[in-house]
Amino acid sequence: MERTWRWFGKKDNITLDMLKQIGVEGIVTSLHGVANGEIWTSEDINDLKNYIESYGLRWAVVESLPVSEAIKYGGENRHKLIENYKISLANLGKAGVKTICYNFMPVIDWIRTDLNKRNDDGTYSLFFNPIKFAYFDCFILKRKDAEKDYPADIMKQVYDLDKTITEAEKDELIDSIIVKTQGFVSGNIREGDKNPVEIFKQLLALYDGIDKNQLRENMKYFLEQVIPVAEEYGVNLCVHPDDPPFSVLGLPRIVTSAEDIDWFLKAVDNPHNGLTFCAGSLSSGLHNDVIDLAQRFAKRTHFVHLRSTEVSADGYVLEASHLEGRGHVIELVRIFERENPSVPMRIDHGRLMLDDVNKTYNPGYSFLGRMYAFAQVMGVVAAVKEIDNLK
Ligand code: DNO
Repeated sequence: MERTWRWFGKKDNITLDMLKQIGVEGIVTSLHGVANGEIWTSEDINDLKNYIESYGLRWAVVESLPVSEAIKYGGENRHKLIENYKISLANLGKAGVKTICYNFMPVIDWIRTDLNKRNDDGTYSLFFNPIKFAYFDCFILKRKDAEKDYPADIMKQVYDLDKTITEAEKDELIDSIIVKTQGFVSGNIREGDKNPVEIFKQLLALYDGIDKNQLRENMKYFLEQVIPVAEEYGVNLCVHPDDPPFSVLGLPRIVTSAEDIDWFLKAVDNPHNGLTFCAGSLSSGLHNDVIDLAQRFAKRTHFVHLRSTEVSADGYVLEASHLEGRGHVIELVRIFERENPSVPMRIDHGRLMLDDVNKTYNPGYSFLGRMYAFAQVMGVVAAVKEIDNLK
């Protein structure tokens, strides 16, 4: 697998010099300054590409070329937005940037309720607490009939939480779920936006009446338009699974399981239509067996995110050590090294540890925590290649 690293552009306080020192080969990044839905020009693409190459690295993957909400809910301006998407894809292909990650999650990308959950060893992890999430839905968003989506035992704990939660804790919850984790990935809500909850509710309303089948139709329509362009320019598109992999806030989610993956791969059955195999997202659904998924879909995987989770029976999800938990990273390395050895791979998320706590990073994207996991996984890769005689 190609050793890649997610880097947030020239403003990232983790520099390309630092990445070079730790053995990174490929960069995963986006044109973070271009608004969602706008065309990525050849000039901007080549400018960033040349900058990356001046450090002896290559721009391996775009994460993400975002899919605008109107494409997902099938709004009137989707045609224009899809045309723009095609031009961006063609421009990337012409520049030689050939792997493009995106997602098809309505309104909200990955969901975490706690960005700094302290572990016993003093490090911090990202965390999903289903009670806090249901609280956000029922008491902060006040979504109509939201209570009906949760079992009685969860709702009981939600009512209990309502008796003790402080205003500061509510603000922190809002910040974690819809501001800090979203701004840098989709641009839907950004830090500093006034009244993020209102903005969020307006976005949710765009999906009134959109069920799973309709969302699938809209994804198929999108793929039918863009995959021929990807094919023409030799670009591989790879959708990121939904995180967590189930419906939330009354919104459908359609990249959650083997059946879903099978569906979209067949919807437009072309090798340029592929998957980002995110072991963390997929393993956070108890219905998923990541080893089985990797065996089935390794050949249609264009990008790998290595991370692991621990999930309790009642739905709490902790981002685990990269070598433990349901992500089965060691076995995944073995499968991908055998089935798809040149696929770009990045460490997904890292703990906050040591001097990380004194720095400012996007949630999950610390330096020392990720570097630690990167070193662990590189050791696994070397061992697997040696043992399986894959060199
Ligand atoms: C979170 C990320 C996701 C991912 C997008 C891809 O850490 O894995 O936000 O980048 O879903 O479009």
